[in-house]
Amino acid sequence: MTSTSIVSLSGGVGGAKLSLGLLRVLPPDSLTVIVNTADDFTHLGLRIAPDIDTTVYTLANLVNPLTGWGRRDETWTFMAATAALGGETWFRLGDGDLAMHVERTRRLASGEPLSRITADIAQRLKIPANIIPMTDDVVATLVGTASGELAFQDYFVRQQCAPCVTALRFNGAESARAVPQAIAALQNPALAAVVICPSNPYLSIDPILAIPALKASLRHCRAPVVAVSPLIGGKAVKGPTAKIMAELDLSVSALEIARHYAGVIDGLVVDVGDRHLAEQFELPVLLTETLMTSLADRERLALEVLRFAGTLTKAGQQAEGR
Ligand code: FO1
Repeated sequence: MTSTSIVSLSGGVGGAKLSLGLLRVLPPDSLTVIVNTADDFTHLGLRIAPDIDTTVYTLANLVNPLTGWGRRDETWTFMAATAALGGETWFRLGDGDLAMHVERTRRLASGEPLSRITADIAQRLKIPANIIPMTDDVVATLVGTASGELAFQDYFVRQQCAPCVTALRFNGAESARAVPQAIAALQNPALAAVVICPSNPYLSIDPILAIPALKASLRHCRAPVVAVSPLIGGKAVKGPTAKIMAELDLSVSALEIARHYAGVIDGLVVDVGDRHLAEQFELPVLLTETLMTSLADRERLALEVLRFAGTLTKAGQQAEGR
């Protein structure tokens, strides 16, 4: 165990950006990223774990900077050949990326858990952080719409988040076991902060919180838990966060993000674009620029989040004498 340990909870693109910032400002091997796996699915016979791969590629500096997912300098021969045969091309798998899915599928079929495969791949790609799937069990996000439930990637990629969301459900989460290393990271006496990345709270962070053992460990961990609001000026930077909030009849506001995470977080990082709300929060708030365009932005935000966490008292800590 290192002297200071930080845990981040993350979905895909936005979360991986802040995790990279944290990785770069922390000593090696002090960051543990617990990643959503409820977006995972089986496609063309391959087991795809998009948020794990986005995290791995981002932290290994291999990610495609234009999309935020997949590999940089990718080639698309497999997709072109699949199209020519009349196969499915709505979910784009690049040639280099394909190796990840083939290798993961092979190892899963031989009985290895996703967590061990992910840890091994991270080590081979020389990532000085622990990347841990939220569970080795199968959990799947189902998106409720007026015309029935959709599988997550059908909603997100094939239909480009166009259907109106009426409900979200994380099939299998109730009985899913957390990966023991994730629980150990949250119980580590050297844990200094837990950072909930600015991933979509409803699609990417809620599946993690839906795993009973993870939610309980988060509630009881000795370190402050800080979330970064994914909204800037009441709008989502990328992706359907604001659209989903509106569809679920929630106010599209950082105040709603604070309400959503109530009971889990001890502080919230809010963009300066939402400073007019500052007086209304009922928990400590750090106002800063949260847009992460450059690497320098990610590092600065990571440092500010860690400093902010250092100023927070864990709710109930004094009363319980911890
Ligand atoms: N997102 C897309 O919008 N279109 C794609 O074709 C696509 C392919 C893809 C392949 C591998 C992978 O790891 C991720 C991929 N993503 C794609 C991203 C991904 O499915 C979503 O961003 C996440 O599930 C949401 O976090």
